[in-house]
Amino acid sequence: MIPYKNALAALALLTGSALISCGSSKENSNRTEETETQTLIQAPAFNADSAYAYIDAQVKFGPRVPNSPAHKACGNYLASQLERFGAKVYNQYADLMAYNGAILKARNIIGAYKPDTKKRVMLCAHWDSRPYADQDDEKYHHTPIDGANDGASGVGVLLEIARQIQLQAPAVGIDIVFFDAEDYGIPDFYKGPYKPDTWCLGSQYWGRIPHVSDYKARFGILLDMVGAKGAAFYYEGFSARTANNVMKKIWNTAERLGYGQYFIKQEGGEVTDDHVYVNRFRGIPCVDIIHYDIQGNTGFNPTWHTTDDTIENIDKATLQAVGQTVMEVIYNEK
Ligand code: AHN
Ligand code: ZN
Repeated sequence: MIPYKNALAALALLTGSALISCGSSKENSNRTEETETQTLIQAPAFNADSAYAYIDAQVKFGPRVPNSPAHKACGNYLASQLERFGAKVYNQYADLMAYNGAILKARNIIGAYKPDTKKRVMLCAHWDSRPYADQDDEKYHHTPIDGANDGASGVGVLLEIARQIQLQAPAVGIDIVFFDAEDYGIPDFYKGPYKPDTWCLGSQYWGRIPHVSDYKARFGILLDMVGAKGAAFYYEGFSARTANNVMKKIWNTAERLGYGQYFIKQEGGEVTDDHVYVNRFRGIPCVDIIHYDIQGNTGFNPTWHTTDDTIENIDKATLQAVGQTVMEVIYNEK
């Protein structure tokens, strides 16, 4: 059975790509293109083995479901890794209410590089994992997922970028933000009343109360499900509307690096993800690099919110494509 909202998402994906094939885009400014081709800085080499090891380490704690011992232990691990890589670390603890009234002991973890620099870019991912495999067989609906791709992959890529920043800093300040409680959104099996904004609780909190008052950044990049073999990253709808220049810059950079098969220059559907709240509450344009599957019936990759979202399905080539692209973008900011 295809849940209604997922069917909608799939439809949006299909119509989105159909629209783009007959449309024309003249929004990309020549200036951005010229800047990119004239004074290119080559970023340090992203190490996908290292990113993979950070994903493996997270998964080995067990599902990082808020209020669980695994969640607590992994939070400590992530903060200590950022510390080890030379970032100034902020911990935001908050009690956040889930769709079902449960109080989630949440922790957003932020690692800041060059904290006093005004020119900043934020890189983010969610670090919690979903308490429900609600896209799996019914008997697994209440089984928490490993979230190797959905959660750990984005965090693993960002930890490797943190390690690289310590070795060689880009010109701008970077904030690496690990949002909590993204994936506790209302499940399809829930019989209670509909509630809005049940996903992305950690980023909603951070958006209202950032780790430093009046926090600003030029732009943000959100990584979500960036580790599957043969991943496809389309232009996500909300990013296309609110962060078009940055989005094009990322996809052009990927193409230049030879990762055009991952970063596909076609519209995908719109996803409610952490970038929406980064933009809504802080006015920071933020691009979601998220894996869509146009063939699949959920709109996302086949392991999404299933018990198959495991380390076996993480592919280093995808991590390399995403990590190197993001680094190339941030090392070219002046
Ligand atoms: C919704 O399903 C509404 N948003 C997807 C955001 C998400 C969940 N990303 C990873 N897991
Ligand atoms: Zn999820």
